[in-house]
Amino acid sequence: MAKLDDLKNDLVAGRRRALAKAITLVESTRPDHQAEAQALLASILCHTGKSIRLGITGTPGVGKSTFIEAFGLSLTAQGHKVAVLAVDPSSSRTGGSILGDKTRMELLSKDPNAFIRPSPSGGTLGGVARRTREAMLLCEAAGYDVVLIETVGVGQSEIAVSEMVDMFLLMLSPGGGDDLQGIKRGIMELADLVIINKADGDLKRAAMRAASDYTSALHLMRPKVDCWTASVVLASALKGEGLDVVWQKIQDFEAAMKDSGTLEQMREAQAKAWMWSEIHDQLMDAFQANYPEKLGQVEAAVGKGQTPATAAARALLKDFLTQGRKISAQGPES
Ligand SMILES: Nc1nc2c(ncn2[C@@H]2O[C@H](COP(=O)(O)OP(=O)(O)O)[C@@H](O)[C@H]2O)c(=O)[nH]1
Ligand SMILES: [Mg+2]
Repeated sequence: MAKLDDLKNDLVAGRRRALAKAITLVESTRPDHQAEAQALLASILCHTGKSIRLGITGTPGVGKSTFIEAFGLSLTAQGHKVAVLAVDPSSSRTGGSILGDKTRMELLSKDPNAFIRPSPSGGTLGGVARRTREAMLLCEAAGYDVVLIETVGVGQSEIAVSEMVDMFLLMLSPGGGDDLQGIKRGIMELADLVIINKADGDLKRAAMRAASDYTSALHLMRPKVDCWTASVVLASALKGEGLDVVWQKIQDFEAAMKDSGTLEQMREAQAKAWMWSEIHDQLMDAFQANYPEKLGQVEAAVGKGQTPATAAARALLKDFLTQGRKISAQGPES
């Protein structure tokens, strides 16, 4: 495994090519690559956890890419190393959410202290989220101290992202209430900070009104953690305004979370929850792969009311577990 050692050393030394290669390894579904990826992750774990992990969401067109470009550049100018990842289960091989907007992040993508990676493509949300979580750890091992994970404001991906980050930013545009922007109450509840973008020109007054509406809405919600109250800030990604206010809020959040011990507790809970979701996914994969035909037949019989659901589940599980015992008695894949 000398090659893997080289990769690890180059990664920890902060070489971007090594980081890109390591993420490709993590994203590969080949069993030998997966084994190498897991060995790599285990070896770099001691170098992880030192970044502030940020999630950002908002409907398409709200200005996420424009904001990340401006915000990322202002952070690298202050000496930070910024990694941008994405969770977008709808992205295809040809155009992930970030790749599609490469033009809007042209300067950041050329910045030696920034690293941008589009969403892993294909697969379930669970699979995309796992690979992004692992990519996040690799970025931390490579010395990135700010990790931003972007997701589009639709579906379940917000929840997946909020479960892997420290702080969740919700970006809204002026005008339009919750329903107009397709922002569900549930997503508001995930937010640690609401950014009203496009607070410039003709939209400035509408942005101020929206800020007071959302501030009232936030007051009605129960805080996610005791040590922090979500608030609303105005920004203009286009003009580069409000970026410093956002960064100050992030630093205040990080300090409050660290001082109260909440950050440590939250990361611990996230890691445990991740393990359980892995167990769940891997069991389901193994279970389904085990019965390519039979499962469909049993399911059909249950659907038609010919077999009780519980009895069918019990019989399948019993069979599956007995097989597992036989396999482990023989030794793995002998
Ligand atoms: N007026 C104004 N327009 C903005 C601002 N930020 C982004 N936009 C514009 O909104 C459109 C969508 O921006 P984009 O960053 O691609 O949004 P995304 O889909 O959320 O990534 C583009 O035409 C941007 O130029 C802003 O702060 N003010
Ligand atoms: Mg975008």
